[in-house]
Order: sequence, then C-alpha cells, then structure tokens
Amino acid sequence: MTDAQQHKRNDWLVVGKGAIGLLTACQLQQQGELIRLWLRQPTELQVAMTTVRGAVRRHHFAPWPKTQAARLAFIAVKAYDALPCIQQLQTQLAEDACVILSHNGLGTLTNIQAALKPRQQLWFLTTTHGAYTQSDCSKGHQLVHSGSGSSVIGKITPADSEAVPGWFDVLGQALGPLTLVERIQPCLWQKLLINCLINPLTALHQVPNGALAETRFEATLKKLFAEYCQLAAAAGYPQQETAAWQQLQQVISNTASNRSSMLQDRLAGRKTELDFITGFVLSEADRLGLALPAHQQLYQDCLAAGF
Ligand code: KPL
Repeated sequence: MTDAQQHKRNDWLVVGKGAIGLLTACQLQQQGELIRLWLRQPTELQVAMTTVRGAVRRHHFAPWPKTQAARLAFIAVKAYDALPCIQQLQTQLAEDACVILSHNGLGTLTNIQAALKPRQQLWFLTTTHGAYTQSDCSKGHQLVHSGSGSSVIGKITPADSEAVPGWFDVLGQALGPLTLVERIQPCLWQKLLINCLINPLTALHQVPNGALAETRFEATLKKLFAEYCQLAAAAGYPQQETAAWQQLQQVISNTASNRSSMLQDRLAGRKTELDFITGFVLSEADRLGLALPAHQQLYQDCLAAGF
C-alpha cells in the first residue's frame, strides 16, 4: 500500500480568513487534507498563496456545509472574536469535536472552556510562521508565507494525557516543525512576552518590527521586559531572562521588515488585540498586586492614539 493510500485524510473546518487561518488551510490542503472554510457567503473562496520560496500556488475552498457536524476545527480568529466564534459554532460541532485555537494574547481560555461540551477537546497552537494577507479585489485573496517558523501545540481540556492525536503529523507538515507539549501555558507566556513588547510599540510608532533594534527604543524595551519578567515570575511562569531577551532580539531581527499584526490592524482600521495583550498583562498585575508603570503608560498611549 502506498503512503497516499495509507493516509486517511481528515476533514477540517477552518475558521478565520486572516493570515494564520489561510496559511493553515492552504498548507493542510497541500498535504491532501479535506479543508472547508467557515464562510458567511456560501461561495467558494480562492487564495493565491506565495510560498516562502516565492512560488505562487492557487487554492480553492468550499464553505463548510451547515448540515454537517465538524469533528476537527481549526479556529484562528482574533482573540476578541474567539469566544463569540465558539458560541456561534457550537451547534455545528460534534459532541466529541477537537477544537484547535490559535491567536495572540491570553485571557480567552476560561470562558471558551465553559462554552465547550464535556467530550469536546480544546487545544491551543502557537506559531512563529510569518504570513500576511494582501487585499486586491481584482485578484481575490492573496496570502504571503513570509517566513518559515515552528509551532507548539498543547491540550487545554479535558486535562487527560492521551496518545498523540491522529491529525498531529499532518498538522506538523503544514505548520511544522510542530512540538506537542504537556503544558502549553508556559509557551503562551513566552509568546506573550514577544507580543506585549513588539506589537503595541510598533503599532503606536507605526514602524516595522526591525525598528525596535534602534537605540531610541532600547530603554523602553528594557523597562517593559523587566516588568514582564517580574509579572511572569509572580504568576508562576518565570522567564529565563537572558534566553528570553535573546529570543526577543532574534524575533525583532528575523521579522525586521514585517509589520506586526497590531500595526496591520491599525493600518487597516480594525480593532486591535491590545486588551488581550497589554490589557491581559495589566489585569494579571492587578490580580497579583504589582505595579507595571511602563506597560500602563504604553496602554494609555495606545488608548490615547485611538486603539
Ligand atoms: O506575533 C507577532 C505579531 O505580529 O503578532 C510577531 C511575532 C510580533 C511578528 O510580527
């Protein structure tokens, strides 16, 4: 039997037409998976995807049939849309559906867990693959896979440790290298460190990520970093400071010409994820009785700028 015959393709419902949703849909379809999208208009969606090597691939996606219950859903919507999206989708999800969430920021999971049924599984994936969408009405959806990265996934609920899920390898081929971790929260706190420093600063100053390597941002970055490390330690997610600082510099340099997702949201006139990034940092600080003046100032500056 050939590999192709052995591979029983999974049937995925993908929600989210942002960069990560479309990247996942295109990459999984490329692996031979059956992908249907959650679309408001019941028409096919076409995407021209530029790969990291510069080749252009065309993908077509049919809408998810409203009469079918989804057993596997990949949901990559903005943090503020995650709960409403799950609530709206619930009637479409199988009793034992596997829901994989991916978004920036923290603070959504408790309510989302409560919105799921006992046998529905919740997973969270975080990725460093770089991608962005370009809207050109005449050409349909344009997606650029701007940088290869890696991803980490962990199960949030039910909190049992089970065998590696059947879809793991194919998701790893799509967004890999993919690591399965027992506890995803420490990874989400590491990612939050990157996002709460890079995203609001680049969006506020309207600069690409690489500008943060300039000396004019050094003092602010250091203050934000020190405060975040203090908070993360108090919350039970201590950061290895030297490694974390190096990782931050690495992301700034690897994504130097990229616009952060928050800057892209601002430029497109969309709502930002500020409340789930800096807002979450400040609410955790409040809960733990810590003052974080640099994050507070950044939050106020963003609000004053109309975020
Ligand atoms: O995750 C990102 C984002 O823009 O949301 C980073 C890592 C900062 C890359 O731009």
